[in-house]
Amino acid sequence: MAKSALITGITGQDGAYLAKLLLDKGYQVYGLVARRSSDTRWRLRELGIEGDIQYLEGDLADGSSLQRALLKARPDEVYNLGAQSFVGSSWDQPIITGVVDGLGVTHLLEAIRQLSPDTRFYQASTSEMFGLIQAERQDENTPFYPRSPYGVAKLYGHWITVNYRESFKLHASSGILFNHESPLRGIEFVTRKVTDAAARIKLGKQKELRLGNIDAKRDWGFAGDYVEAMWLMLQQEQADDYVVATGITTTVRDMCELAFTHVGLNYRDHVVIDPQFFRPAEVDVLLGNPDKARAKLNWQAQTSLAQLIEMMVEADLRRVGRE
Ligand code: NAP
Ligand code: F7E
Repeated sequence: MAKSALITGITGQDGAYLAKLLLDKGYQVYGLVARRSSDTRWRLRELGIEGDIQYLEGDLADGSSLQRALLKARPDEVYNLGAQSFVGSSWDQPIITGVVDGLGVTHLLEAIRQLSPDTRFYQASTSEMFGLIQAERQDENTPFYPRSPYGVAKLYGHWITVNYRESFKLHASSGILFNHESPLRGIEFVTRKVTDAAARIKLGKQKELRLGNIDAKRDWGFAGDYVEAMWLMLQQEQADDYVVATGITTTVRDMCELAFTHVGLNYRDHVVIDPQFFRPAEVDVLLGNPDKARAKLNWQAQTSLAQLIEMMVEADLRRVGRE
């Protein structure tokens, strides 16, 4: 019989790629969708899978809606990707970030524990938990030091996942994923902001690009590669925690150079530093060590940053050209 999966955050970047991966594997895919006043399914449309998903209304802040969704879907696997995921907004909305990204995980784990204890669970944890890094390359044993309300909330979500695994023997895994991007990335995140601007400037629709701390360094990979690691975690006999990263770190500045060079421009002629984009506390550098994922999941990143940025700029050139 076909397996079934429930994805929270199915309308987000990772939710869309994961839904496609699971549909391609023959899963029946259920998506939890929070009530919004306007359409949020553009990513699912871009991947051509909008009509292939069973949608269930629910919100991570409302435990009763999660219970109903679990009872309807009766899933073999739950992927908890729903979150207020933008670090910058977490200082403006710290409470909802905590309710959704932190306590929301407990709502979901409780529903699984009480209604469907054999369901396997994936928690979308993050390299932002390392924050003020305590080791040059961060792995599963590196101590955490989050630097934003987002990182703090996600750390709670991570530990409650570990705790429910240890307390109730749930098959609950936490993927500590480093930044991953794609043409479906939200426009507020720096890679997409840069690739969209490079396309607009090239096509004469924008003149400058205002950025914050371009000396920050990130370990950037391709979202399409990373959702495969999520699935692999839930196929293991034992639940566990894994760092998922490329093992290479690059400055925002060098990432800009890749994007602008691809369209024949010099980023120095267009980037303006704007203090409004600096954060109250910054994560200066992240660099993951994905050795455990390579050894135990046989997973490794397939896409270089240059290939990723090229893919994103090309997609944005097409989009801006159509406008
Ligand atoms: P994203 O594009 O921002 O998507 C977030 C999803 O969460 C959207 O579907 C959103 O729904 C949903 N959501 C927001 N609030 C919700 C609520 N109260 N109840 C239910 N759903 C809610 O994020 P992403 O990049 O795909 O990331 C997926 C997950 O991985 C997130 O948990 C993120 O924190 C985590 N993560 C991401 C990265 C990365 O680099 N991308 C790295 C590590 C961890 P709407 O569309 O309706 O707003
Ligand atoms: O910032 C700097 C900014 O917003 C990256 C989320 O998916 O990955 C993401 O969080 C860096 C930071 O991603 C601008 O200060 C400079 O140092 O693209 P970002 P993030 O904060 O790393 C982690 C792993 C997650 O879990 C999150 O959900 O770029 N930066 N200038 C800027 N950033 C933005 N957004 N905008 C700027 O203008």
